[in-house]
Amino acid sequence: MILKNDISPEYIKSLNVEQKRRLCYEIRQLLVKTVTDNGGHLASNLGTVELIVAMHAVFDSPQDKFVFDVGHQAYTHKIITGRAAKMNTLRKEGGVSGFPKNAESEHDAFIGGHSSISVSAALGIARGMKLKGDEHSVVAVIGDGALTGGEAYEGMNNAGKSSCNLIIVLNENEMSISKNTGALALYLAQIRSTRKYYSTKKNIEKALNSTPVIGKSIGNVVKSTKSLIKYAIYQSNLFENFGFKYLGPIDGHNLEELTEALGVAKMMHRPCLVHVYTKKGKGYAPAENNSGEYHGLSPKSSAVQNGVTFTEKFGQTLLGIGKEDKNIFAVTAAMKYATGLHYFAKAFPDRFCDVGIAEPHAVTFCAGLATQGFIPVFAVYSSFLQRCYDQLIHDCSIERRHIVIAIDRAGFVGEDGETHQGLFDVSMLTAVPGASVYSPCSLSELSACLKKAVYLENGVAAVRYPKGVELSSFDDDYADFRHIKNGHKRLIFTYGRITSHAMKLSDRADILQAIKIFPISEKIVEICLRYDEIFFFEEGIKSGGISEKLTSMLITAGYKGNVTVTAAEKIPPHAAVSRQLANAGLDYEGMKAILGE
Ligand SMILES: Cc1ncc(C[n+]2csc(CCOP(=O)(O)OP(=O)(O)O)c2C)c(N)n1
Repeated sequence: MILKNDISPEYIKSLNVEQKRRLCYEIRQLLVKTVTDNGGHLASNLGTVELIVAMHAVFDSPQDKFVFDVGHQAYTHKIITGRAAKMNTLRKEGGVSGFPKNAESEHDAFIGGHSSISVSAALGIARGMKLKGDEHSVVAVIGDGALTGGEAYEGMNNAGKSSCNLIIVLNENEMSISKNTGALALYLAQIRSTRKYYSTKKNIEKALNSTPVIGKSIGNVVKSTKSLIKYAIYQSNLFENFGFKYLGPIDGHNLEELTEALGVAKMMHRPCLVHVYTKKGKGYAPAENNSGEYHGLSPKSSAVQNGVTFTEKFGQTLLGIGKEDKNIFAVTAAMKYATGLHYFAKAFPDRFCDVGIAEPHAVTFCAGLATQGFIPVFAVYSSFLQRCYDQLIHDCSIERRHIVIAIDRAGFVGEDGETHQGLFDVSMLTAVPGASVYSPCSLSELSACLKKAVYLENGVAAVRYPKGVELSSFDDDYADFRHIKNGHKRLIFTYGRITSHAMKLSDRADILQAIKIFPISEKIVEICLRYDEIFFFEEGIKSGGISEKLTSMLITAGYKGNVTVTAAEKIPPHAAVSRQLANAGLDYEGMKAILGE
């Protein structure tokens, strides 16, 4: 075995090419085993094994800094930087995180989780290092999917003209989670199809000699290398125009070519873009053949979660609404399957758009559609909606555009950890003038809420629902709240998924479940005023949440009783959802303990 538990960047540097190839094979085996058992991102990690091995062969982490965009492809980096023995704890409570995390390792130069931030982060790091006289390199690895996000261009616009030791590795595999869409995908394909390999020394020398300071001496180094890397250096390509030296396209599974190209980029001491071409899922046939399905896997242990998911129910309900109403337009930001919009997309391709990983654009695009009498429905994970705050306020709220936001993964999300927690949507949206928010607990409530958001609201209307399946369902006429009265003097107020836990405590307290959670209705305030003591349970961040808002309304109305608020007060790391709920006091046992006898 070349792969050892104490594998390190120094060890990588000691290996010859054959040994490195063998190492890549062994790393792939570890990746398949780990992700099959623990869940996580498989196809993206299988695609970047050689790239990351080559990066560690050429650069010296942690002095040289690696920033992984999204960070879902960095498992090999974790294996090489002291975490090989702990990979069996990946994504488990207390174990290795599925994303780069500076608190976990000094080799994780910057947090990962959300897309398209790597160029900006890497530029900031590089500028800072330069000011301090640190000559090390900063390498950002960004996929062609993440490159559909606008912030990547904001970063490049500023990076190209800087004279920092900044290398962007563009990992092109033609895929986001599903097939990449839009003009950029076509553009990258065009670069590849028209590529000319300039394998002569002359071209490399020409490129290197044009770099300042040490260009000529590097030319000599490269001249002496046996296999000259094949560079196509296009003076007119987009990246050159942004001010980067462009190297590529390079076979991202060829260790020698990768090592050489990265070595050249390192020596250039200026912003460079190394364009590598990889196969998502490489080396594991099921993932190669269906990289979409193998993008993210659930842990083995969660296979017992049978039943229809909220995502599925949303997708089917919207399909039904779309059949009846030609004004419905569905939008996703590169998450067609993950949000359940594939049904709608297939049935009504003209009224569907995948905008790429571009959530802020999606919201403004929806606002534009709304001006034309359409009812846009943007399906998005709660944590990714965070980057759309200005669009919600400026583009939607001020002129009261009616757009519906289907917020999936609201609440605790489990193994993806901090970066993906859906804890802020309620605090965010309830500060947006004119917004309304629904938070169903069951699948049937979800359908009812979606229809209300589409047809009864005007302005930003959100329906938020959790990951996974419903815990319980209730028969109802789908009012905006449900009040379980057993004559207690104390009341539990809650909403969303955790209502299922609260309902089991109806022998200890009356229960008030809000379904339309915002604006908070006067009826809800009136009911609360009748109780001596109110226990709020909220699966969302405490600050600015419904509990705080309702408490403030109660105080204004003269409430003199006791109030106890239990909600998320920090962003919890990776663990099972059940553990995250328990740790926050939001599962049955936790609620029972807080209520006391
Ligand atoms: C802001 C944001 N939106 C959506 C996602 C969900 N997501 C995770 S990976 C991914 C696709 C990334 O594609 P690419 O950068 O090409 O990497 P690949 O998986 O192909 O290696 C998406 C959409 C995210 N992480 N961040």
